[in-house]
Amino acid sequence: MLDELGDWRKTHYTKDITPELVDREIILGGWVRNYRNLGGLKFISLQDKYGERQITLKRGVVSDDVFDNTKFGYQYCIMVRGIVKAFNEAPGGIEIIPSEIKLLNKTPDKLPIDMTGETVSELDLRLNHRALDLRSLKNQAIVEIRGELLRAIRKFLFKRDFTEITTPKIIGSATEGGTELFPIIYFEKEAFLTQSAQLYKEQLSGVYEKVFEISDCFRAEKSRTKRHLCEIFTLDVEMAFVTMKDVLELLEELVYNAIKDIRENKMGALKYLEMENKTVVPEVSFPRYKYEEIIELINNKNGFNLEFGEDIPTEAYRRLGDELSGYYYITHWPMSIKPFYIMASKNPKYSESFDLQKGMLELTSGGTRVHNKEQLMKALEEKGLNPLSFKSHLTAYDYGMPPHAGLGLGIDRWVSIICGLDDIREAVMYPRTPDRLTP
Ligand code: AMO
Repeated sequence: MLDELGDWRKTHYTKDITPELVDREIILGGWVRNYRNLGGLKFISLQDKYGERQITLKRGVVSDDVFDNTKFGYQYCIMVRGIVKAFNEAPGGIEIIPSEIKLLNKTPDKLPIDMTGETVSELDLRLNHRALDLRSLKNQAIVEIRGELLRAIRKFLFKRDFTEITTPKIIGSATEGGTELFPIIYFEKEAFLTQSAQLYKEQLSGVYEKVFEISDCFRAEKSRTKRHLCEIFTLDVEMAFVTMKDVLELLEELVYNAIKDIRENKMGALKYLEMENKTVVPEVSFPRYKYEEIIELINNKNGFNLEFGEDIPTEAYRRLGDELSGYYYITHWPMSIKPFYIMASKNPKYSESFDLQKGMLELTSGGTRVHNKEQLMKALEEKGLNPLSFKSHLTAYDYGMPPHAGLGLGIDRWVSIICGLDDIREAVMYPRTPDRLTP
């Protein structure tokens, strides 16, 4: 028999049950993470969105009714009314002695994944049961850090006069040059899911000067790696009246401040993930290497002979990872492998572009943009794109487009770095990959 919620309301979350509340009556609600029946003694570990507390039932101390009726399975949904007691041997030095317990919902006898924290179920299995899996303490820590990261980014940018923008995710033509687009049916027309806020953020830098967006974009890449998703969450930043140099400075300050905030506000979560000594506030400024210098570093290693104009393969980054394990910039990429909106350097073989790396992982790319319309049309043609398909974007360049520069940062990749996750899918609540569209 299940109980009704009735007029019971939670008075606290587990995190709020502090020693000041000893001898006070409280109501907690959540799920049974662990349940032990030792005969005359029963323990429930009740977890909610913030953590867990021990509920202790001792025959003779709690009513016979409560004692006898408490027969719980893993992840049963319950509410507990009880008195807070100090007890050194309980986790956190506190236990709850219940006067009443409501059983609100049950689970099957055997859960599809381990929820006690004793073993780790395989990731695909966990993802299949994600709503359950997300209740694990590890996932709670990841999601807390992800939330703090987003808060820290916003805090940092708002302090510096940025305007938060929201741009369409359904678009009529490509933003990054035709490839990797998901087509959709938009009434009678074909449309696409956006790959990035690139063109809109550039247009809006001509309005609000300093803009940022944090949102989804979609990449139809059939990359089955631990670093790629088909739906990604990115931070897009664009600034008017600056060049790449200013963006490099802004980004390293952003990284510095975000990690500082995470350490200040989410040390518990970092510790849970055993990252407290690894995710440390980085020194600024970050080392800066030109693309050609990196190529040379790589080619000095056995087995590599990269030529100018080649993208840098993951394996090469992996080898560099031994020397370059922190945050570092790679600037002045060959113009030939950069998108049309990137400004060429004085020597047009190079471009005013950069990547921010963390070890072997590319976290950000960005650069100075072309703001002159004729130059932009020429760049489109040189990349084999038809300026007519970009007609509406190009009109923005008729009305005094300022010089501008910006960046795009992969939030999911950053979360995996900060949390020490081996697979990017762990950084996302409901990941999308070539093989996964549900849940
Ligand atoms: P780019 O395509 O390099 O640049 O994307 C920016 C950042 O987004 C992340 N990222 C991904 N993460 C997971 N899975 C993927 N499939 C994936 N693709 C990209 C990376 C990457 O550095 N418009 C430009 C940015 C700019 O110039 O402002 C752009 O989209 O961390």
